[in-house]
Amino acid sequence: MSNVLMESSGPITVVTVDRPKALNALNQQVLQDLATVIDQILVNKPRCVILTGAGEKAFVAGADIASMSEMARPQARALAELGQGVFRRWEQLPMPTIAAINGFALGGGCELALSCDIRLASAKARFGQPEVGLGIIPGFGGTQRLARTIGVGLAKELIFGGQMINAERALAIGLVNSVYEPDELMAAAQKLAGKIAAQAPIAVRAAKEAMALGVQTDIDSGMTIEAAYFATCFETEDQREGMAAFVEKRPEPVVFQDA
Ligand code: CO8
Repeated sequence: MSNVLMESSGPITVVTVDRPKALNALNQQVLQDLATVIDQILVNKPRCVILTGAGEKAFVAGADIASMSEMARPQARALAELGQGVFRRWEQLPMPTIAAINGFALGGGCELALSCDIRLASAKARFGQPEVGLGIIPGFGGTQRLARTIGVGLAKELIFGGQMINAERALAIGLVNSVYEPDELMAAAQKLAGKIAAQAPIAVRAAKEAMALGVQTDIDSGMTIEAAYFATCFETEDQREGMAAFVEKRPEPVVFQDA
């Protein structure tokens, strides 16, 4: 892989989109590299994944405009479906994913961040869906995930206007969870990933799946989904150990075994 780096340390994997000369813009190769990374993550099964962009300036500045500029309708559709497919697989990874947004997250970059479970931003980060200014619309899930994340009204304002917003505004509208000084962002992402990695992994996975299914359905079906996942936790060693440790007032934290 030439455009995406993957580095694992214990239970945490850091994935870096690494094409800084084009502000980490997503061309076909980057998308294919991301697909390869997803395959490897599914084999390695880290407990948490952090996604970031190489360099000081950008998380991902969008889909590669130069390589889209001459496309006709069939190629555009194929590219949209390729990106959507990769982002959907990323979103459906069984472990939590944290986007550490270190700079521009525009167009496909904002859409990639939206495919992560948790978004943390540098104070320098800038967000936007500028596609309508290029004569296109978001094509890697932006028209769908942005509205689901920040609400339809705010998503329409951003997608119809194409304007960039800063990290403070992104925090205010719930596009990101927290904002950090640029040199503190990765440490904050690592700290959160470490906290997640120390929890019972099957339970974390079940919570992610229950939420993913639940947000797409009505509240009563959601409760049924939750009850089913809740019950499956009682077939795990982690549940027995976790609860026994509490009942026995053990002083040391439980080391969960993914069992
Ligand atoms: N694609 C290709 N190259 C890019 C991109 C991009 N999205 N963004 C930046 N670059 C390149 C620049 O061309 C430049 O290259 P070079 O040095 O060779 O001239 C280099 O990165 C540095 O960029 P700038 O000189 O422009 O840096 P500035 O600091 O002046 O500006 C900006 C930074 C504001 C981020 C600016 O680069 C910019 O506006 N970039 C484009 C942002 C954008 O419009 N993104 C949305 C793209 S469309 C999209 O993502 C649609 C997704 C769905 C696709 C569906 C498929 C069909």
